[in-house]
Amino acid sequence: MRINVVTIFPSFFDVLEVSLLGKARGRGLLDVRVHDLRDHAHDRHRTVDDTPYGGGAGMVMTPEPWGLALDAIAADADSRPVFVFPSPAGERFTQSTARELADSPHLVFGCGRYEGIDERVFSYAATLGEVRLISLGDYVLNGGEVAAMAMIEAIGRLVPGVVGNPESLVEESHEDGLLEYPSYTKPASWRGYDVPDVLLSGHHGKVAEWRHEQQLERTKQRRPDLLD
Ligand code: 6GU
Repeated sequence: MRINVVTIFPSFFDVLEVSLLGKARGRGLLDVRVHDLRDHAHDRHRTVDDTPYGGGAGMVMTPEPWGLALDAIAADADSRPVFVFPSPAGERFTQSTARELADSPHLVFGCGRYEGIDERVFSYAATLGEVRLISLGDYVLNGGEVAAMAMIEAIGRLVPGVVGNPESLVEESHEDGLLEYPSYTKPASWRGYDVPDVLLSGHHGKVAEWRHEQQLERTKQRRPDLLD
């Protein structure tokens, strides 16, 4: 899978070199390329923002550098990419969004800062590929970078081969619409806290039943919205 990122803070994405995703890049499973939007701003100050038409607080990212950045990426692509613009005004990102996006061979993350990106950029991007505005949740970050990173991690780990044991992808929170059951390892007793007896019983049927009950109970307590 190819992932292009356009940002005015390329160094935010340095952490993609470590951990599981870093290894996946080294093994050629993920081809992540980070581009500095300012390389496409051609005035002396490499300006990427301006005041909003109609007035209001803050600055808006201008369309010209975005157009050039997206053109350069599209010209270098062998299929129509999916453009993801992280935005608190977007559709909600979920595990099923991650699964959908993991099926695409080419994603482009456009990270906005300030009060947002000139709306015409989204219309133009739609001529080059599919466009999705996606939000992590109902709170506001300063820009799309941290949100893009979270999405890249959620999507990247679903790409075949990135996670060594594919079974560990199945029994996770959200994969079956419920929260994950609690996990324990050795020692069986620690500082007066004991591992539930059923997990030491060796009875697979009872373990599975107990885990499912735990999933339902936790989901009811912590995320009742998921049970609706
Ligand atoms: Cl995707 N972007 C920004 N700027 N803030 C957010 C978000 C995204 N998701 C939640 N808050």
